[in-house]
Amino acid sequence: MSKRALITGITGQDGSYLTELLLSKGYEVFGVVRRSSTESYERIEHLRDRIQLIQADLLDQYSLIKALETAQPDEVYNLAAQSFVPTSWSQAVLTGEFTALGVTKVLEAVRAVDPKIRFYQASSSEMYGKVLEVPQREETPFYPRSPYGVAKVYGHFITVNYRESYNLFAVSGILFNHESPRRGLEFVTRKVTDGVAKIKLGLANELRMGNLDAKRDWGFAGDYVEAMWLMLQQDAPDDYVVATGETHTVQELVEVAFERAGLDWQKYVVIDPRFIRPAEVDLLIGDPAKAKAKLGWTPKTSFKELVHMMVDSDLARLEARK
Ligand code: NAP
Ligand code: G4F
Repeated sequence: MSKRALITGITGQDGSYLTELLLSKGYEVFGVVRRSSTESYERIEHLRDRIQLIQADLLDQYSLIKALETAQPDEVYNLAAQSFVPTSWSQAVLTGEFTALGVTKVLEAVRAVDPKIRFYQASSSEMYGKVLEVPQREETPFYPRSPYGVAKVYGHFITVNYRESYNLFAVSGILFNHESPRRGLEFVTRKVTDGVAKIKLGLANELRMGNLDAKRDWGFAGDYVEAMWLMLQQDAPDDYVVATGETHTVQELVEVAFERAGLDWQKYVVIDPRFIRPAEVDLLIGDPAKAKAKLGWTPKTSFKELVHMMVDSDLARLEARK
């Protein structure tokens, strides 16, 4: 009999790649979508006839219990969150409700419906914030630098706590930044690759940016969802860092992206103080040794391949629209 999975955040970047992976493995896939006056199912449009969508919201405990009762999943992947760091300052309370307390609501639904369900929590390298160790490992203490990071620390520890308190198969995947052509347009990688494509096609003449010195460990979302799945296939629940082990500055990202389109970045990039954050995470670099050793997981896509893939995709998309 095929396994059943329920994904919260199925309409997001990771939700779409995870759905493709699980369908390829023969899973029956259920997705939680929240009610909106206009549907935003762009990333899963090509999968719509192969999945079942259930309306629920992380803010609404009863709707989550009903969703789990309907789907009767073997595995729950909790990917839903307010995931954009700057918005976590302008909507700090909402971010806490979705990104922190929302995790408890999904865990409570698991307990209520079937404690044998395996649970994955989408934790984040943003929890390391003002980093206390380089590179960051599973044991590195957290020092979050944004309301989003603080909320994710809550989500991580409530997952660990429910595992220890109720013996749930609950895991926390500490994923470093991962990107793709499906990344939201406000995140730095996609903002840059979309901006480059617009400049190349004569649709824009500058790109306004914030801090070019920040360093991130960027990987490909398509590679990272495999690590999520692997975590739920182990004999025992545990927490894992998922990263490439390489770090690059935002400026390097800009250089590689403009170069791919044959443009000189210095002619177009303008520093705009509006994009500087109240508190910055200066350096992220993960140590994926445990994921490699225990899950047999390794990233397949290099930084350059990732940026090229995203520039090429944005050029093709905008050219088609022209
Ligand atoms: P994303 O593209 O922003 O997707 C977020 C998803 O959450 C969307 O499907 C959104 O639905 C849903 N959502 C938000 N609030 C909700 C609510 N109240 N009820 C139900 N659904 C709600 O994020 P992503 O990049 O795929 O990331 C997936 C998860 O991994 C997030 O938890 C994120 O914080 C975490 N994470 C991401 C990264 C990364 O680099 N991408 C790294 C570490 C951790 P709508 O379509 O309705 O808005
Ligand atoms: O792409 P970003 O907005 O991602 P950030 O803040 O690292 O968060 C992402 O990764 C986390 C994992 O560590 C996830 F948990 C989270 O959900 C999200 O997916 O910004 C990356 C860096 C920052 O240092 C920012 O200051 O890029 C810098 N940056 C410089 N100029 C900019 C810009 N970021 C954005 N979004 N826009 C700019 O114009």
